[in-house]
Amino acid sequence: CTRKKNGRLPVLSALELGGVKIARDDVVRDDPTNNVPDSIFSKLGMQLHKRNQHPIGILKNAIYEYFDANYSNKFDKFDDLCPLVSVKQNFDDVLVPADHISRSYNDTYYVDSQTVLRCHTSAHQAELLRDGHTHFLVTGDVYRRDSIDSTHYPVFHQVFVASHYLQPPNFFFLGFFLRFWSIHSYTLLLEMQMEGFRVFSPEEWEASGLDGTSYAAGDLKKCLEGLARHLFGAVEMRWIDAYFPFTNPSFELEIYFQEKWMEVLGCGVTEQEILRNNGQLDSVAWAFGLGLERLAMVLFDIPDIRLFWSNDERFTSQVQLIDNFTNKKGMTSHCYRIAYRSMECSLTDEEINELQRKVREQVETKLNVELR
Ligand code: FA5
Ligand code: MG
Repeated sequence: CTRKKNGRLPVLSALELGGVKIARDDVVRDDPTNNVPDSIFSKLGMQLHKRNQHPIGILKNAIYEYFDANYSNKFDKFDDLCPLVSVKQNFDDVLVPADHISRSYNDTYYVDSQTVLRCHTSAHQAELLRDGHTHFLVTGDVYRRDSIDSTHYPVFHQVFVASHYLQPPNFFFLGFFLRFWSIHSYTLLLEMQMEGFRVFSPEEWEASGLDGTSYAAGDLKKCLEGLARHLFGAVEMRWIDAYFPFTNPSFELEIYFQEKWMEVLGCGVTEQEILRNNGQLDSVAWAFGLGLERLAMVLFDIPDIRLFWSNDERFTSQVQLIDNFTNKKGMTSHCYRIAYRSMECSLTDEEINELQRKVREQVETKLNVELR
């Protein structure tokens, strides 16, 4: 895997990207600063997030759907940026202090003294900003030297989302005068929001009467609460104040799962210094970084994070479309094969019948189809 100047991977097959193995034998293993074990190398290029049948891929697609539907396809999507990044991209560009613990060999996988396996997808924020992107989603595998338990794994997947918008000129001074005649555009915006479209504009912001930071923080929470509703319907969640070097204020979102609160994402209002350093003057931005495994565990009731790496097809593709037929009247019929499996015990016929009954019931009511 040769990192290109813009950080984008050349189009490679998984095998070739796993071709980092080449480095493992000759280049990398001669470098005393390398601390990447073979077990981690072997995960490079697996790209679970690009497998549409895998729980990680299914969830990624559901998140993309939410952004496409609510923001009229405004967000650019990146899901094949190379996981090998420079120390500068991973840490300096997002203002992680020089002595921060996360930079240590104990916490991060170094390929050499200047190159790491990214520990978050935020590592791409600065370069994408410099390329002129203002709304984007970055999905990818990330790596941390964390010890393994049911909710931690040294390789996992993150979706990083950032939304930047221009400050209205002379916001504070003009605000007072503009408020009066922006009422009309505000009404228009409310109407558009009711139709499910979310539009950012200086007018909307102006009409809110808020300063940039508060406006962005409110908009961020609205976006994430909407995403949670899109994915879960109802779910118990709470906001926790947090600290990240790259956002202020910062928050974490926790979801109640298996009788505990589980942290699923970090977010906040982007530090102005990052925006200024990357050519975004006079703008305000929010960003979040979401752990796909943790959310997928809640969504699909997966009890242990290690299961995502299972090769068992009953896990990696639980639902398969095996027949697709359209009759003369134009009615399309689909036949699916579903693998039912419990992590704890062998299922009995009665248990499977009950599950099947529930699936049929949900499919009929939610998808508005006729069952055969
Ligand atoms: C970050 O990685 C920040 N870059 C997120 C962010 C982006 C904040 C933009 C503000 C603005 P954190 O280290 O908390 O934050 O990780 C984010 C999420 O990744 C966690 O909430 C969790 O869902 C997931 N995560 C972290 N470590 C692991 C792990 N070892 N295994 C599985 N998931 C993990
Ligand atoms: Mg965290």
